[in-house]
Amino acid sequence: MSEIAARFNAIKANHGGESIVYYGGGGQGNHLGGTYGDSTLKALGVKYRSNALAQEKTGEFWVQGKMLGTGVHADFEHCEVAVFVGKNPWQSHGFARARAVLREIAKDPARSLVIIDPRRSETADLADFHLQIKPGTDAWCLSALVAIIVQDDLIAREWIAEHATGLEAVEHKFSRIPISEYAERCGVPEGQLRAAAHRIARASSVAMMEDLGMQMSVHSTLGSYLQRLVWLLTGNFARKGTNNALIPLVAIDAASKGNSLGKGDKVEKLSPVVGAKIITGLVPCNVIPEEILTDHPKRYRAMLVESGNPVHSMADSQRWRDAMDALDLVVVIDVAMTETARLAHYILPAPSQYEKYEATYFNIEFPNNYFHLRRPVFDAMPGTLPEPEIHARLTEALGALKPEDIEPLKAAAQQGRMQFAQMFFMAAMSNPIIAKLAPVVLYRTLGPTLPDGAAAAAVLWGACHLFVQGNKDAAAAAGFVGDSFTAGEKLFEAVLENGSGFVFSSSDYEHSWNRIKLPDHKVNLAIPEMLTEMEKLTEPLQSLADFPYILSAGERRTDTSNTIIRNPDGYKKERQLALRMSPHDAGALDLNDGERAILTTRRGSATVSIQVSDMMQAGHISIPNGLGLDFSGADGDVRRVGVAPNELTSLEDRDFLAHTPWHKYVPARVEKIPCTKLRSRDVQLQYRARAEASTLE
Ligand SMILES: Nc1nc2c(c(=O)[nH]1)N[C@H]1C(S)=C(S)[C@@H](COP(=O)(O)OP(=O)(O)OC[C@H]3O[C@@H](n4cnc5c(=O)[nH]c(N)nc54)[C@H](O)[C@@H]3O)O[C@H]1N2
Ligand SMILES: Nc1nc2c(c(=O)[nH]1)N[C@H]1C(S)=C(S)[C@@H](COP(=O)(O)OP(=O)(O)OC[C@H]3O[C@@H](n4cnc5c(=O)[nH]c(N)nc54)[C@H](O)[C@@H]3O)O[C@H]1N2
Ligand SMILES: [Mo]
Repeated sequence: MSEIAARFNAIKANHGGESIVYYGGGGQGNHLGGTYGDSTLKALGVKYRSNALAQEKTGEFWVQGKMLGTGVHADFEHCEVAVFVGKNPWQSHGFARARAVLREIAKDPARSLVIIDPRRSETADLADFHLQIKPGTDAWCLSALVAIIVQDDLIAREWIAEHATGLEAVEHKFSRIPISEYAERCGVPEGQLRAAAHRIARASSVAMMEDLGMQMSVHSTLGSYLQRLVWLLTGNFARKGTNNALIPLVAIDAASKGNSLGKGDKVEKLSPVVGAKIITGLVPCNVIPEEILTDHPKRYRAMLVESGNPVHSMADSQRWRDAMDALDLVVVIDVAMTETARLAHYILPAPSQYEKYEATYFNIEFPNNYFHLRRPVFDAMPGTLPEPEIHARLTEALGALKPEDIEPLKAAAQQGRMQFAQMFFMAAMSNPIIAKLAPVVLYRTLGPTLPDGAAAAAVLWGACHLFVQGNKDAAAAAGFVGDSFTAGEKLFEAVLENGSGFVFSSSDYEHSWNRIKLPDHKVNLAIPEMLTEMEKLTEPLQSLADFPYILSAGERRTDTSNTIIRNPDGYKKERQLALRMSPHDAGALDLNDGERAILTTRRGSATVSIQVSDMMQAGHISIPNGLGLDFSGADGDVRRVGVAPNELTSLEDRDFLAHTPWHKYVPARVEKIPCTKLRSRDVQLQYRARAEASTLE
């Protein structure tokens, strides 16, 4: 800790805290630890942060901010019509009881399921309307749906007159869209588009959600805008079965900005080297290597990585490795020896999510929202430290937090929480360090007094008090009543006591309007940047002669789990790792099911095994996400199965506004391995070299 602190302090002294970049803070189920990371960042004066949200959701966040100013929960459980754009919830979930809810909708003749996906996914298989677009053409499909709603006058006019602004600009734009031409561009029969648009407009309630299939393609941010127009023009907000403004305990976007416990430092608007837009406090992942591999004076010189594996997960692993090599200091906090950790100067090992207190901030239910502080079920491995302890020790080693700062608070915590609260607010007034480093201050002072070793929950004490102050009614409706201190304490007690989770917020549908943070609580339909961006739809999509297929690099399948499950023993069957290809394309290339082939993109090449699948349309191929991981077994051998998708992707292919990658639109080619020629030693060596470069099996 002292070595790491000394090296960070030296970099800070020479180049400022802005030369240190923080990546990560939480994965799929672990967000509690990252809350404490905030203290280390404040101690170091870090200004630039990023995490995986900045390669998928930042375009959506930006649009959401312009149209609503709030996150929404799509109520699939109660909707009449469910619409999914580039999302396969059968595998990826994303809402409660996903498979059960999908089956319920599919079985009920009064309800409909609409899926926009080039692939006949497991979810599309259940759909009433599968709009099987050509890959990358969501913007045409969604524009056509909006244009049908406008041109056939299916707009919820009264509702919009009362609740929305900007209709005129939208009508003006979409009344001119040539629907037949757009239908052709996306490859969906016009009649089917019209039927789907009318079904949506006629429904008493529509819930709609987008995900990676569109967000990681060529019209990511534009698609997020068009998607919202579909349900907003038809009045599907703030009612049961529609889309409603959720109330989080700790907002994931606020946590990303470092202000989960109140106001954070001023957030930068542009990244220092590339000048890329910073959305919800996050530098776009695709520009980070460019921000490092330069002699620009403001380049990042050091990186702290926590619960993230950017070398494997972000676009262009090759450039990420180069970037890591160029840094003066890389420190990784993780539970596994990851591809990123292998390149670090220091690794701080943490206990797994079963071995410590943990929580997720993906709490997106409505009208009742749930929180769950998970308890450890196994002892931690020797030599590990939970993240709150790591960050407390780091801030202390950095010299930012001194014992005398927290002595009075420690004493007050022994007397009771009322005394502690009073002392905390007094201390915060007199000593700026207390508010600045609040998470580790709470951990070191309140933490040790919490029952059952729940010190890691200390930061949630602050979160609970802020929540009841900001959301009195929603907290009271969930049973947290009394003056603000009492209600906050009750909520915190509930966090500690309910080992299986509990409702912390209860709201009604109408309340969604209050959460719209725009003038008069009205929805905004017109975003000028997006209406301008629509001009690009007159141009065709890029197609490259040498790369006739569009590769979806990273599909969620039954066995994939981002990079969380490393042990290759889980993948018994080759099919789980395979490249999926349509029978038509396999026939044209003379490839059989199970045969090996070479997959090549502009960035790299890999040996794949082929799965001939009628899920795929001609011209579209896909490989699973999260494979090609290095696993060190007990024998010390490193094993790897499957293709690491980001050896094949590039940094430059990214959204014009949010800079999110085009992982679902990677031009590629597939070549049969010429078996007869393999007998020639040269060719054999050549293929072996290529295969080893990409997949070590
Ligand atoms: N089992 C499992 N579940 C997970 C995860 C996991 O690793 N494993 N990861 C989690 C994470 S981090 C996320 S972000 C979510 C992601 O969840 P999803 O977005 O549902 O996952 P994907 O399979 O990557 O992509 C969804 C669909 O996009 C389609 N698609 C490909 N190209 C296009 C296109 O051009 N347009 C459209 N409309 N669709 C296209 C694919 O065919 C696929 O069916 O899943 C979460 N859930
Ligand atoms: N080509 C391509 N690339 C993709 C995708 C794709 O579809 N295609 N999907 C993208 C998406 S949507 C996402 S969200 C990212 C995810 O990519 P990452 O942000 O890298 O996240 P994960 O793979 O979920 O795992 C993060 C790390 O957390 C570690 N970890 C697990 N539990 C703990 C813990 O308790 N403490 C600590 N300190 N560490 C822990 C794991 O070992 C792992 O190294 O990948 C992206 N990459
Ligand atoms: Mo994700």
